[in-house]
Amino acid sequence: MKDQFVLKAYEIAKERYAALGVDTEKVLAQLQDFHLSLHCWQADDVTGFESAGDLTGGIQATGNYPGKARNMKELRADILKAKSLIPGNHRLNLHEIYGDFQGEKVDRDQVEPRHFASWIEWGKENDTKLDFNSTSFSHPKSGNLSLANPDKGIRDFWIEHTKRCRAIAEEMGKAQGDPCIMNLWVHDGCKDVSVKHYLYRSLLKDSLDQIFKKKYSNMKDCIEGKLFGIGLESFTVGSHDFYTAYAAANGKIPTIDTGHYHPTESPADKVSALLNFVPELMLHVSRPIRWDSDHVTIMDDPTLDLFFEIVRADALERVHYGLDYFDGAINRIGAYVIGSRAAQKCMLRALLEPRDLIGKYELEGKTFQVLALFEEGKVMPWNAVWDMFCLKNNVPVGDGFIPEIEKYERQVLSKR
Ligand code: RNT
Ligand code: ZN
Repeated sequence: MKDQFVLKAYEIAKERYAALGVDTEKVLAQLQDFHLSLHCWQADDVTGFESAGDLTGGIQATGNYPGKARNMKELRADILKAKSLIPGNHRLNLHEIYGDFQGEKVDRDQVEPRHFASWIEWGKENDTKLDFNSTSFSHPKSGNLSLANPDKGIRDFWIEHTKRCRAIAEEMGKAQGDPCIMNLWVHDGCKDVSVKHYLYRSLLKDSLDQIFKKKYSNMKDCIEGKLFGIGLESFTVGSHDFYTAYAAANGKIPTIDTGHYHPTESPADKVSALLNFVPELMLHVSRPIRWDSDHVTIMDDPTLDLFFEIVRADALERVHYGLDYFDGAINRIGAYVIGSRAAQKCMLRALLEPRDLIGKYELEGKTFQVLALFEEGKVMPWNAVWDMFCLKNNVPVGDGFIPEIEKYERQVLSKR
């Protein structure tokens, strides 16, 4: 699209929003300061560099689209390609299985900061801050229970792993001068009828207490619950309630993965509830279709609702914005770009809501006016502000990223 069209449309949009009390220049600055944490695992369907074994732990990547990253070099190149097509600057979220093990067999209870030294270097070189995740899945000791396992040997193994991951996150945070956000998700659960639920939950609680004993200042702990896993359908030890209570009691950060709730439950509605009790939130923005399917994020109603609720709660700075989907059925760079741009569009639309005016009407009891503005907000020219943001950031406006990704597929991905 011609630059002058983008500029013209933006000028008109700016006036329209100003009439509702919204300053688009301020919004553009806020969007510039909005950083997603790109999940490294979309690049290779959650395979990692430790072994090429099966993906276990109740999660599954479906699809077999050619060109997935097979090693660290390819993964890094793909991430940088994706980043070049996403406006703004964004973080990278690594799982422990993406360490730079250099051919060495490093078991999970042996991992050290040195295995992430080259990532830290890469982050610096590419102006990309890192976040981190312990990895309890895809390992011979994963089974159905890890941190909640009554077998002391297995539980201790995973406690040691998670402690070491925190030490790695601390190193990352220190090196980048900004806290590394570490997420802890374990798949622990039961496939079928089971009765020892209190035991499993008390074991998980005890494991977390041991893991979090050491205090760090350059990393932050997040804990992610869920509803069920594949093959673990009947019971999940780390449920939403379990982690909510744990986070509130211990000042930890709950992770809201948008695919981890009952299909009619609203993740957005959790924002204002949780933020009254916990310091911050971590998001795993995903798109569940009928189940926790991890389809690529799009600008759909649940995602819009989530970002609107964050902005309305004035909680922009209290939320960490991770993505978490893994679709192996489409071009994986395209998946990053579509999902990231969609999350940004949701945030932009939320920032553009005339919330001062709507809020004023609401407190005055003017319910018709609230509903009317809410509806009119939907047809305001937010897309002109979005195009302006892309133009300013020197990334393709509109669908201009499609040919770029096609070219990368022709020149790079198809040769793999
Ligand atoms: C699984 C959780 C978890 C994983 C990643 C790979 O249901 O959402 O966050 O997707 O750790
Ligand atoms: Zn998740």
